[in-house]
Amino acid sequence: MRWSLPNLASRLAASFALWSAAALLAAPTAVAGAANTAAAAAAPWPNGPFVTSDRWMTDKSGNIVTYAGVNWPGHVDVMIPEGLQYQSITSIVSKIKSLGMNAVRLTFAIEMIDQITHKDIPISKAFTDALGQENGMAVLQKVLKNHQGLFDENTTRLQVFDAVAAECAKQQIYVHLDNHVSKAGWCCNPFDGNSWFGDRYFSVDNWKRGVAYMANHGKNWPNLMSIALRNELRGPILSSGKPEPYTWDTWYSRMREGADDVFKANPDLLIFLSGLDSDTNIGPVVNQQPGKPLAGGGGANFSRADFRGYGDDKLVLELHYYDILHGSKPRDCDQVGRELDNAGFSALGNASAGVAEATNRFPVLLTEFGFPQDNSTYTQTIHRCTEQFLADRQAGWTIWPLGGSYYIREDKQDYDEPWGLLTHDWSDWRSPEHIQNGLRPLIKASQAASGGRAPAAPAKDQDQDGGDGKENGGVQRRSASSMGFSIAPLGLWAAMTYGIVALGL
Ligand SMILES: *[C@@H]1O[C@H](CO)[C@@H](O)[C@H](O)[C@H]1NC(C)=O
Ligand SMILES: *[C@@H]1O[C@H](CO)[C@@H](O)[C@H](O)[C@H]1NC(C)=O
Ligand SMILES: *[C@@H]1O[C@H](CO)[C@@H](O)[C@H](O)[C@H]1NC(C)=O
Ligand SMILES: CC(=O)N[C@H]1CO[C@H](CO)[C@@H](O)[C@@H]1O
Repeated sequence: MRWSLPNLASRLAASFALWSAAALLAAPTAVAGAANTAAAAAAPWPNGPFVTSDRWMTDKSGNIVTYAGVNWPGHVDVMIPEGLQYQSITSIVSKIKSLGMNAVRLTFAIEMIDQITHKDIPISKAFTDALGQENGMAVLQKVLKNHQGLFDENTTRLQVFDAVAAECAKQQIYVHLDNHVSKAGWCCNPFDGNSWFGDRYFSVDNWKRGVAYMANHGKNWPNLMSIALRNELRGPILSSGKPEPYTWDTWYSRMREGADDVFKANPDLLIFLSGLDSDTNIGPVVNQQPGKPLAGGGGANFSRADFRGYGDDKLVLELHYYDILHGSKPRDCDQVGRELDNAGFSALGNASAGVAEATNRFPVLLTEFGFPQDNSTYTQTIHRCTEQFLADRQAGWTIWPLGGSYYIREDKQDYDEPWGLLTHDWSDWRSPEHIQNGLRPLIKASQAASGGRAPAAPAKDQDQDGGDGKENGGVQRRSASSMGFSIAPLGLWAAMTYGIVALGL
């Protein structure tokens, strides 16, 4: 994460006066999942396997499920979910639950599976290998003390992942697995050898084995609903490996292979596809014309039929959005909305003005976004508008990251994480104000969609007034019609205002 040069500025649309007015005035529609809440409550949790229906993820009964959750890294050098020297798994999961979150994006490194397949190691060795004998033993003792009766020195890393998943299940939190890197460590710069298929550490075979292994292993986790094939694919720079061409063609063939292997290993899981440029762009898939090659991509033609047995109802898209290296910060929520829609959120429908209507609809989740958890950064335009966007579109999300520290990151032990929702010792929220004024309202908005009924069939060629969305039940969305009546009386005003601003620039 946090290492891309997305050329977001180039995606700006030229004119958006009417949309500005609409977005200003169309207050987020009150959302209601009332219709099927009772049915959802009665169904056994988690009521999987999950499938997709048009732009929604749904449970087995067709009730919408929107992830509102957080990233819990387990892919950094030690390859053990972070924070356990400070708090028990139970208390960490309780913190997540206390916000009303319903999902954890649990990251892992392929290196862990490589070791399991050759010679697995216990957590005692994992800690001493990464932190040195003395520090490793000290941290291990703290972890064991926090997990008496659960772990001992011979516990394996995967057993720690099992314990995290089990506690999440106990507290009714879904687990979404994410293959974050091949070689364990902080991610993701373009020099790190983890960037792209064939990069120094990114063996395609090991990757496929790794994601399939975790998909299969996750059959033991009743709450594992989904898995992401690979985090933040990016063009490798100065690779000492043999990277394959950095193209959508490579992306398409490799992602299909990975997805096939995951499906074979565990046909229940939703499979998340991430885009290029550090997962800031999956537009070519979203905007692909039937029977035509992926835009900007050579010869591959995206087709659900190529994902045999699961292409119709198991594929989900994910994107990331950060302001680091963003250049000029977005001016307003319209710009944030357009950037996210151009990146691929248009697959949800309801794309911003000036953004092409998607030809392929998918659920799209923002699986990473984040910023320093002080008491003011969350109010900055880009962050406030990102959270508003997720609420308005009822898109799923997992914020980066949960913890306030890492066992080790970039060679520094007990690394402090100012972006962590939790304090350094994982005991409390770093930014009570962001929690209160940003996250809690967002979680509430996301959860309001859950339990509603997803439309039965893909809503292609919707009529202009969006009537379709209202009728098929449960979930009321910010629809064309709610925009429509806002635009009418104020369009002229907005056009004038915008015109004046534009002239002034
Ligand atoms: C861990 O394994 C070693 C070697 O098998 C054994 O001697 C030791 O007693 C085990 N420790 C625990 C706590 O079971
Ligand atoms: C993709 O579609 C085009 C037609 O637009 C066709 O000429 C081409 O052969 C297709 N490519 C593949 C790999 O199927
Ligand atoms: C944020 O404000 C709270 C009080 O509301 C304070 O306790 C906390 O230290 C502040 N956090 C930061 C990072 O400034
Ligand atoms: C403007 C727009 O595309 N509105 C759509 C928003 O989504 C609902 C439900 O998917 C549609 O019915 C609207 O037409």
